[in-house]
Amino acid sequence: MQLGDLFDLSLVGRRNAIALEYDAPGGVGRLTFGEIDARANRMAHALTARGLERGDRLCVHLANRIEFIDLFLACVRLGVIFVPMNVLYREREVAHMVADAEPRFSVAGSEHLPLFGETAVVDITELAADAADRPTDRVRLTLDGDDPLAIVYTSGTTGRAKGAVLSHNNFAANVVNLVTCWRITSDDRYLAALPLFHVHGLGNGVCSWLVSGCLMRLVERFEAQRAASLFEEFQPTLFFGVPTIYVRLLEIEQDSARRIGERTRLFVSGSAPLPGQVLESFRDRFGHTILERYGMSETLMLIANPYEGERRPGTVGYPLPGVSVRIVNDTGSAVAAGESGAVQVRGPNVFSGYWRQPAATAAAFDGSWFRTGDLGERSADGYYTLRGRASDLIISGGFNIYPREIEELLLEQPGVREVAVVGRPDDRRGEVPVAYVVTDTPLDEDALRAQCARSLASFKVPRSFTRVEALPRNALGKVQKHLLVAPGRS
Ligand code: MLC
Repeated sequence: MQLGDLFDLSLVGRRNAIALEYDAPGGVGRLTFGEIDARANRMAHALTARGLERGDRLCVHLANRIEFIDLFLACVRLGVIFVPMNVLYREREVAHMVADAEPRFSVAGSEHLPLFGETAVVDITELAADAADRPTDRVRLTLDGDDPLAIVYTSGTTGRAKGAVLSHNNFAANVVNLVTCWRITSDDRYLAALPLFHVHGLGNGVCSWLVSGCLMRLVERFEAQRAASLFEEFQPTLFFGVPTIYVRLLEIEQDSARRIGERTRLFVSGSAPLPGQVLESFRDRFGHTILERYGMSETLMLIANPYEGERRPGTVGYPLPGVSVRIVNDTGSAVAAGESGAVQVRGPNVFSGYWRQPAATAAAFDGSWFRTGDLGERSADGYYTLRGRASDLIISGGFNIYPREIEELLLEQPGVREVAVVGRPDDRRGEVPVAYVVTDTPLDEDALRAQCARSLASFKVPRSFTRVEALPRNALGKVQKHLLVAPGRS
């Protein structure tokens, strides 16, 4: 069964059911599943008319809006490889992704077209207007489950972002697991506040909506000030968030929080570790134990606490159906329960490799096992606990930050001799990046900050720049970042 067929389940007997609610000028817009289907078909015709064919890439730089969904569904049907981009990305980041993915063209909002420089880019308003005049008949190609559906950029320990190639089967395996394990049905009301350009919002959120046929309320982004009224108005039964969002939800006043908790069936957290204390405070305030789960862009969802049964704080639960997990020591041998080691996984949801990066792909796998880069252990009764990362990845507000990318930019600046970027603990965002710099001249913090703000997404801009005489290094000359991490809060 193709992923498109799986999505069509939402149409069975539900063509006229409301599928989507979204912010429209002057109120809430509504579309039925039949209308979503028709829009996707029109968009598929519009893309075909512009020369897009199976296997071509389409880079999409859009905030949460209906056209994002139209484009995603059109790509699913055409076998076009969907390449979502973080809307916070600046020219430098966009240029790298476009050069690497080589899309036939990109699509962006009017205000973001300049980010694409000389490369081919289409204004979404223009494309949507074109699509509106196209026929609604189905374009249906017979695709292979192993056909790539998306290239999701996720950096590695080495410099610039790499594209994780995810297949139709990867997405299908993931969504079937979530819909089944989390009991998602057409009766659900899903509040979609996560960005659709990441696998959390897309592979989990949009896909679960389309397979279950539930009602999705799409908002452009999560805004803490608006959260209480949104929950009270829409009355979701289902919510997916990152820890930073749960920290912000704790600001909702007690009566409202209790009402929200009574109506919501399931709160899920992922993309970054959920502090035990946030889980406890949320339970006190909303009367719910958040279901924490673990996944990655390269693998979609891997391990989750149970829907029924004990959701154990501090753990990510046990492997989802079809997912195998092993913990290995430095010599690559599996360790016993209770012992820590590197987490490796395999399963139908795990990607095949990085786009046009055979060396990085080879390094990412140990035979058939994908090296997650996370450290963890399994308890005797099967619950997994993550114990940190082997790489120096920083996760801020659920967005991944690779220090190497920021370090490379800073090293290009005049007078900067050496630099190390590390994560500093932060109550709200989990971690924030801070920079330690060895300079030949007095440190011009403002200039460095301005350069970072011009070239990088805002969440990657270091919160502080500290001049140091030298970076701490071990005997082999490797920077010992753990000696730099300042315990302060921001
Ligand atoms: C944040 N900003 C956004 C934005 N999210 N801008 C546009 N669209 C979005 N979706 C910008 C703000 O404009 C602001 O910019 C800055 O980020 C901080 O915003 P904030 O509202 O002050 O921050 P905060 O209250 O901390 O909330 C941020 C957040 C956001 C939690 C809503 O970080 C977020 O949506 N995170 C989700 C990330 C995510 O989906 N990750 C999944 C990766 S997939 P400025 O310029 O003022 O600084 C993955 C796999 C897996 O990891 O397992 O899930």
